[in-house]
Amino acid sequence: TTATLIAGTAGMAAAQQTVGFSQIGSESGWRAAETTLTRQQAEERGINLQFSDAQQRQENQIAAIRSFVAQGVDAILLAPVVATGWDSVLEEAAEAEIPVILLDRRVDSAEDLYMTAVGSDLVHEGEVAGDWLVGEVGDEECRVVELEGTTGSSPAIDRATGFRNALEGHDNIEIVRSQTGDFTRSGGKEVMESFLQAEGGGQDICALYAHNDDMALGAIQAINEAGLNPGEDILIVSIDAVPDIFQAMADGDANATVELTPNMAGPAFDALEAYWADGTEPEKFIQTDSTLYTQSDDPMAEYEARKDLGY
Ligand code: GYE
Repeated sequence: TTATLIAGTAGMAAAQQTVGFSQIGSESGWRAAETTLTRQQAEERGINLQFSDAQQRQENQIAAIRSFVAQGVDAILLAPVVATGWDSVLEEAAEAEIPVILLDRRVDSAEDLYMTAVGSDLVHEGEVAGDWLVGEVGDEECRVVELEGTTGSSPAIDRATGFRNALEGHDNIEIVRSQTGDFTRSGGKEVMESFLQAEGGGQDICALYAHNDDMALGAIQAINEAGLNPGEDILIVSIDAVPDIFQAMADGDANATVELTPNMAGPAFDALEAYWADGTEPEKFIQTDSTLYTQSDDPMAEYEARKDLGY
């Protein structure tokens, strides 16, 4: 019953807790690292993690959450593939008194339907990327192409908004093409190929903004294959700070990235442990940092620091 479930949830830190994790999939290096770190964090803390891979489908995530609720897990971690459509299933979890913590992406549901959200300020990330480009091009005319993340996902929406915020008042910089590459390397390559073709070979493209590093890495291949020089002919700024983008920066193929930590589970489990210990409720948003890295930040050292983190 609900009553026994509540009694078993708070104030029982000694017993082994079971946490269900509904993960989106493995579209990017960043997400693979988030999965690895979540497993590691659970292991270190003696938490029994039930992992479910939704293969990019919201209906799979909804089914996973329903099965976690039916099992009576002690908490649920949810990385929501898109922002809308979560109300009913979150209400079911709330009804069962199972705390839900959002990881890295946001939902548009009411705040009382989840315990907290761990993640970055996704609009700010786009602003950091846009500010970098504004500083880099100065008064030059600059035609920008944009590779967007998964349509309807909060990072795709917010990173587009933030970037445009930064470009406001800089009419010399214009976003000429914008299309989703679904946060994947292959998507980034394919869409960049079509951008280059549509732009008559790409000589007049001054910069690429990619909503994640993986799409930028795919685009770098496409740019090379088109006979242009990524990082010089076309400036490249993206988000995540995965090891491979630092390698590309060291090679001169990429210019800047905004870091997003893949360790979302650490703060999430900290919040759950405090809640289980004495009922402490976390803040509604646990914000991670958004640090900019460029070619002058010793990219090989940053590569080395990250290469064993599960990417
Ligand atoms: O930047 C991207 C991933 O949800 C914020 O999802 C996250 C994004 C991340 O696949 O690489």
